[in-house]
Amino acid sequence: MVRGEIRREQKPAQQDNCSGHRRYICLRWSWGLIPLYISLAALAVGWYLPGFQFKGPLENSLSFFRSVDKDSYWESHREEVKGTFIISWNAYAKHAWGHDRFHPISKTGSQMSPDGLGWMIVDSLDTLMIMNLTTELSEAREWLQNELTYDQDQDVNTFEMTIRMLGGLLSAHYLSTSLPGISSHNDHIYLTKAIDLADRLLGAYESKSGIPFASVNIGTKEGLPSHADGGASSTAEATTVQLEMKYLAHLTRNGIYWRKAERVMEVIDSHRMQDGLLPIFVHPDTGNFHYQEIRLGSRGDSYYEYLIKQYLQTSGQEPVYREMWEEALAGIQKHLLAFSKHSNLQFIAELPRGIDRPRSHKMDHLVCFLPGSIAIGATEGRTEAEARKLPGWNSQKEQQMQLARELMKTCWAMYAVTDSGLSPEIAWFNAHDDGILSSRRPKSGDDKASWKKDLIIKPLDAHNLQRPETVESLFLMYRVTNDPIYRKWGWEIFQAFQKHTIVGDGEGYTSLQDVTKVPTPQRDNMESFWLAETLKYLYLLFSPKELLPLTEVVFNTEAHPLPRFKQTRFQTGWKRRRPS
Ligand code: DMJ
Repeated sequence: MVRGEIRREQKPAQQDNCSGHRRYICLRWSWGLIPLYISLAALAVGWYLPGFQFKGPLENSLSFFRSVDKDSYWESHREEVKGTFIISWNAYAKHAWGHDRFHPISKTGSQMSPDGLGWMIVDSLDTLMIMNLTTELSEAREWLQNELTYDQDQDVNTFEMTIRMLGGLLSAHYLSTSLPGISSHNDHIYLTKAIDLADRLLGAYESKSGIPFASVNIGTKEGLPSHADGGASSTAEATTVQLEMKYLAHLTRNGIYWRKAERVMEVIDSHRMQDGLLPIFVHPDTGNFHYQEIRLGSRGDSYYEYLIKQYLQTSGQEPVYREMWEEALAGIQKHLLAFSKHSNLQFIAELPRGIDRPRSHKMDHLVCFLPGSIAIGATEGRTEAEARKLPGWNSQKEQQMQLARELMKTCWAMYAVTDSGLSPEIAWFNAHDDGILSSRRPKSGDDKASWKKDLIIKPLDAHNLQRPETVESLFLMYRVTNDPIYRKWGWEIFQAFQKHTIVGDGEGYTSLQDVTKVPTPQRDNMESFWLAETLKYLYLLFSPKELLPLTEVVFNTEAHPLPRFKQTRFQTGWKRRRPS
């Protein structure tokens, strides 16, 4: 299916003479340029060798080529990603249209509520827009208008409904009013639905402390404590609703959404936890943390992600979030950063019993959001080269970028070591635990054999749910560093997804049971974030930078792009307590 491009600015037509800003592609033979030709040949060979990495003395001469715009080279790659999205979407549309879950092997759908919540369709709206799939988009919009109602007596997870449904609707509203080819200023359907849903979710915030209950009934608007963990909410869930609620407040000028979201952050920060690291449960009655376990994987992850993203959303006008992010990032490096034994891979360990107690050398794939978040934190969405020229650039930011690169490599290693080329849900590391600071450690190596000695995959952790975190970070790292290695790794991951997650008859893609085996045993489920996040980030990784520039948008944790505010309409409204 060939459809037009969506870009903020159209690329200038390729010039066929050797003048103007594209003269670098018009190299003519000259004996004086022989070293350049050799480098070019090395680049061409290296580009196609699996595992090739630019390094050593060649690095400098090759850096010239890194700056060359290669979007035309990647055009066919992104079309392949789009093709995979279309196959996945068509399979869903044919066998499970309107259902919340899709099982691509049995070709059935199932619901999360009797009337459905729009799980697949709403989560995919903005990907349809970004890929310019206009026919599919009109069908989705029609379903939304005629079939979707949130007036249902149904308990839902507060966080999931916020990041996927509210985030999906708000992003669709934003893109439908700003993307050339898609924009239609009179279409308020997405915003109308978003307001209706948010007003139903508000009941979740009616706890004694202001920390949202884990669930809410969208019919009665009553908040409901979790059935497990003594009624505590997950920390990440309570603190990953802010971008969505604040954008809605900004759009509607209704401060209620802003205040509810900010109150959560105020309660959380009032504890001034040591080095900015939080236990993974918080109670809605008391606002106190439960248990001591600290991790950046499940139940902890997006608290840290939304600190820096809340700062970026208001374009730096709320410095409290920059402060909280820097404090937490320093805490992560002090207490959680660990090194593998054979290859010095840097990874983020867990603290099952809290700070200063033994670490667990386990890292969820979910943690792979971190390198991308560090990169956009250090540069505020600019390229590294641009950011380095600014007065605020310093050695700390330089070191953060180095950390982002190392963690990115570890996430890539989690894919590269398996026979399928896909990451397990959880990896365990053979690791040092001597607390040596990262600055004193040598850089990690690139030898896959040593990686294999360091990475352990347990049978119960070997599944793959088509998760996005690594390709999300690859996209952000590529935008920030311009280093084509991230596109290359992304392409290898995409090919592994294509090969092993496609179902037997070619009609759809599915989750996997065990990435260590080939042929790779499959599960019968396609997650909505395959469409909303994984394929969107891969598509953007191979797209020109002008499509959704990071200086203009911030992605919510479900990959829904929202605008960064040029001027804020509301303020944080609270101040940090002094640490005790
Ligand atoms: C998504 O729903 C979001 O990215 C969330 O933050 C974490 N889990 C899934 C994807 O893995």
